[in-house]
Amino acid sequence: MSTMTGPALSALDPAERLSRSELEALQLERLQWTVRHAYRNVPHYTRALDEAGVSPDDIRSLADVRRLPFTTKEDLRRNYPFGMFAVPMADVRRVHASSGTTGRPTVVGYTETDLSNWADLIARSLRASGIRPGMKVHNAYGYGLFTGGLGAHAGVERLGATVIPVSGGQTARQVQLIQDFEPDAILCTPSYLLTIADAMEAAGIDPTSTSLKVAVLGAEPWTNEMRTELEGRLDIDAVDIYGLSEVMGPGVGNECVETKDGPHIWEDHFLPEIVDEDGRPVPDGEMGELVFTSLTKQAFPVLRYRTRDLTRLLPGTARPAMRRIEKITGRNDDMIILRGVNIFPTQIEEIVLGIEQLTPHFVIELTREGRLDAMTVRIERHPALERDVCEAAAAVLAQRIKTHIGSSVAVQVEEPGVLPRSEGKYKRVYDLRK
Ligand code: DLL
Repeated sequence: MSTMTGPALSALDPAERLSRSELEALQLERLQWTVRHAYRNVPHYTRALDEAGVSPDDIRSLADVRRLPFTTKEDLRRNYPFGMFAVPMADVRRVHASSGTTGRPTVVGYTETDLSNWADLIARSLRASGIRPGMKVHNAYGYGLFTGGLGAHAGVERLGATVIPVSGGQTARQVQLIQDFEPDAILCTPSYLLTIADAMEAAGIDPTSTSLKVAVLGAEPWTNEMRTELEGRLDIDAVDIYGLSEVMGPGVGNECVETKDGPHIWEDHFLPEIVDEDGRPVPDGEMGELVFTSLTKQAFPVLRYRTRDLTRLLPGTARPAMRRIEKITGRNDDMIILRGVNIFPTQIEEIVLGIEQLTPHFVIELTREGRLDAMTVRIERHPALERDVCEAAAAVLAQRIKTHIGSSVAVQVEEPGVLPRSEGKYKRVYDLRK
């Protein structure tokens, strides 16, 4: 692993150096502006606040955010495509959309100022990751309606680094470009970096020998065990970037390379809360669903948007005034309920990566046997190991899942290369019950 350190204090944005009380004063001013702006300009928010009996003037402290109604993905869908925009269409410079698993996509919009703030926050995120002006950055997040590619792109330029806009897919070409252009950093999903590392090995290239020093990975849940795997295989620092289209895109928060202890939320632009299943706020440190209120967004303000991402809020470390989130365990809609036991794919990932004879290539299949649901973990055999060694490791996996999670699952060993490889967000779970 390389030894990147954080930037000198003087290189940070002024907002990163505020005290907690200065930050909270800024947040309150921006929250009051946001609520007024959304109430005045978005019919959905006018109605929702009126129904809740709250007026923008009622927001006198940060805690008053709890008086506001939640916004859900359903609310956004109902206003498809542009009904949640708070500025005239002529002031919208760009739209993005998130596909989602079902139904209509969610369309989000940005003014020129929104795009500029976004670029600043990506630049801040990349700097926190250890990337510096003058470095070369290979961007393998998908370009297009997805916020990953173009969002990250503008931030690399804003930082003063060189962006190599590769987009996702065509893995052999990614490997070639990494060899030829010698980038210092790569931006992609963690599962795609695994695909790229495999492709390097298949091409006879030692993944530790490339120019890459840092990877900024996000857009899907991944574990600290996966971090260790990727850092070891590629001899890099692997840093977590978090975000979602509805709140902005990538760069809502980012880990600092010197601590790697969960993304710091850029709280000068986003106010986070954690709530329980019934929407009741829980104190910092407790697990629940992450909820965001945007503080500066013009085109697409969101009030208490329910992300469905599960985590907890922790005190700041490398940026003392800005709180962190714990690495995301999963989304409440990714949770598998198997005969009454809740399971997240990340829990399986954690256990798989703890068994040396297993590869990180696995998928989860859900089936119905009679009236009971069943789960099978299909995992690829390590090419260098005999099948019976892998079968024994598979039995250990089933045993550990039983002990740590409490479910009996089947584990099926597959030949190398049979499972689909990631080209972006990886589809880990196949529900064959319907
Ligand atoms: O995935 C934005 C993004 C692009 C983030 C590139 C980071 C890097 P959406 O497609 O709207 O936006 O999906 C957002 O992805 O609610 C989480 O469930 C998941 N997600 C994003 N980043 C992380 C992360 C982009 N670092 C949804 N860890 C979010 C875990 C993540 N899950």
